[in-house]
Amino acid sequence: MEAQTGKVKEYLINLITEQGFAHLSLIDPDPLKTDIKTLPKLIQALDKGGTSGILVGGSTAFDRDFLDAVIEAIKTGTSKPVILFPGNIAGVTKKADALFFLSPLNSTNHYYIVRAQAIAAPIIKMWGLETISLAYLIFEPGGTAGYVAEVQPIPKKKPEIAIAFATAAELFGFDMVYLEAGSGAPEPIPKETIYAVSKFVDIPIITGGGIKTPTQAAELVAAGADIIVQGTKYEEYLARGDFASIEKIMSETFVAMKKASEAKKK
Ligand code: 1GP
Repeated sequence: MEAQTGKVKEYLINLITEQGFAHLSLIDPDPLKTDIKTLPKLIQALDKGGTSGILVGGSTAFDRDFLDAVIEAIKTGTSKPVILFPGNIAGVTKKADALFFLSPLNSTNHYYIVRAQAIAAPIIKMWGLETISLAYLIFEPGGTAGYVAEVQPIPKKKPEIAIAFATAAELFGFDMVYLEAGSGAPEPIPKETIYAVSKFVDIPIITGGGIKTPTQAAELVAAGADIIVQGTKYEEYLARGDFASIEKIMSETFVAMKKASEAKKK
């Protein structure tokens, strides 16, 4: 069978190597909360502000037609990659550029760890959709993702547990590891925990959940995060149709992350 080209993975790795970090903006394709009409402008603002690509995924409501329409709307606002970040089988479509083929390793339910993926895998391979394997580690309080995937959340201030799971991910051969605080979490995962994991683990580290300010994003990059994910931050501005502020904040976040990564090289 034809080999996957891995263009999106290569794009992200190049950004991490050359720019020092990447940033992904998360869109929840939930028809109950996402307005498709405002998406192109939101995406344009994030693109101009410097985000590296768009993640599309959520843990709750799914409508495949709506998911496809969300991806089409995103693609009118950016030429950067659109990567699926599915919470279940219904979050998979061939319209995206790549798929985080993820497993929440600290789930207590093997349906979420491997069975859902097994059901989807043959069709994903037949489509030729690029996959980036991702160990998805959900920290306390866990949020909706943690509840739905039935995880035993990793304590935020127990770096040794985070290191153990992230190292297991690396030894299993996952492309990347995602340290997730949960969408809308009051605080991101502590930078000390990110630092401890990054010192031990060699695969790229993604982190997200509760990252609200440019300073928080920069501190996580300084601590060793390779990819920063933000979603909730822009919702209040989106509700007001304030796309100028979205671009401004994204751009400030980009500049802060860039400075942090440059300071790290010295
Ligand atoms: C959720 O980590 C992401 O998977 C984004 O979290 O919505 O809190 O930015 P926020």
